[in-house]
Amino acid sequence: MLKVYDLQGQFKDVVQKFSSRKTEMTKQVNDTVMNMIEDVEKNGDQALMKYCRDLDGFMIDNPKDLIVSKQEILDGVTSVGKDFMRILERTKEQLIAFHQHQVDKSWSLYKENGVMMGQLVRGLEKVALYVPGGTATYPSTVMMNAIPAKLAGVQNLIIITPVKADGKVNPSILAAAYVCGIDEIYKVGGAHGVAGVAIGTATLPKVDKIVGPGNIYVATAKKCCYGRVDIDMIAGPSEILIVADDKANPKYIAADLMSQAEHDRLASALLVTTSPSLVEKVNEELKRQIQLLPRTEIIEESLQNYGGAFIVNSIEEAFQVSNEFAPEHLEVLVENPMNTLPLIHNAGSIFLGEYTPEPLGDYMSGTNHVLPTGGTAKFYSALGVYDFVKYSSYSYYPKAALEALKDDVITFAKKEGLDGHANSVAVRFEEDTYEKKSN
Ligand code: HSO
Ligand code: ZN
Repeated sequence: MLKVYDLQGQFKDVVQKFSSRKTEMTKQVNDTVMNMIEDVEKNGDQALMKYCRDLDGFMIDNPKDLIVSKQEILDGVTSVGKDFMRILERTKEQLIAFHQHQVDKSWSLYKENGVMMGQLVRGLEKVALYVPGGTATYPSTVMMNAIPAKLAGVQNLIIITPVKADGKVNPSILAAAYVCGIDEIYKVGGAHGVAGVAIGTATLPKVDKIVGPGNIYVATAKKCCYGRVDIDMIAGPSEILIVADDKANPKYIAADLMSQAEHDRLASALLVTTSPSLVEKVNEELKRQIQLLPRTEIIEESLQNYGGAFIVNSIEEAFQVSNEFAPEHLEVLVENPMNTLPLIHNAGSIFLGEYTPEPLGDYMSGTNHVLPTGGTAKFYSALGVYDFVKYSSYSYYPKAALEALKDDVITFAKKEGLDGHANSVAVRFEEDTYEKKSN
């Protein structure tokens, strides 16, 4: 089932195909979204409720009903049951254990001449997490976004999520929100929901950043609101690339390839190996295991279009290939996988050895599953605490320290034709006539 590609022309074609697997933002979608944003800007809650009724069938006429009540959240907790709550709590601990190392500290430096400088790190004040409705609603994704935001010190973390006619939010989303300490949940999604929190209405707060996955309307709305608010990257279809040597277990490889292929018809699953016979064995395993999985059609389609295998001459060459793809998830199934880290330059998240399957990272290893896709791991990173903070620099100069730099700053300013800048420094060293005058 995995086609074997050569490393010349075909390799470039596959890399190209791999990085272009996204749904294009069309002009038509863009125009629709821009109109909705304008409407929300003009009509606030009334516009939000109109779109909830027209697009989602949620027949709301009082904006207060956009807010999920504390009782609804508690009902969600009861409904998922104690065992699942325990798993969510454990996931939270795992995520904290990893992400707490990303918490950046403010720092200051002192120079001998009395100068003090430094950098303050502050969490964003308000953040909205978009949670899609429908089947691809993952409580794990709520946690992957919320835990780093909390560790960053975000003071007000809210969820926006669309509901249908019954006005109900998926209980596992409510339970995950409860575990993460989300401050408020609003029953509004789509482009209108995004506009609502980017602009602020009587009911929705205006936030500083919007994160989380969504359909093309949501992604377009986030893009259009970028600048008013910050946004995270636009998530693309999942992908996995496995580097394996001849000793790797084909059963595990097949299972792991399909774990990502099952996400989406556009998902990509690739194998890069030194062993041609391994590819054959993986294909046999794919045939056997696919029969045991329910999402057969999706898996078949994504493997056919975006699956594939590459045979290389060495493990070093395997990582050259992998670095070119810059996959979201990279599994390393070779002897002594730890030793390969220096060879890896582009990958969202790396899974080392046969007992670190990718789905462990989707849920409970502690690493984040919000990752760069489509080759963007060449310049983007996994979601982390650093996505929810901002930095301010500060400086303090005593008189003598300014005096030592005075002439150079004045010359610099004049070079730029900015005499007002030069003057701002110069006046501080003139004889002070101000006090004399006021006497
Ligand atoms: N593998 C997905 C995340 C996910 N998997 C959520 C299961 N639930 C990100 O590429
Ligand atoms: Zn997954």
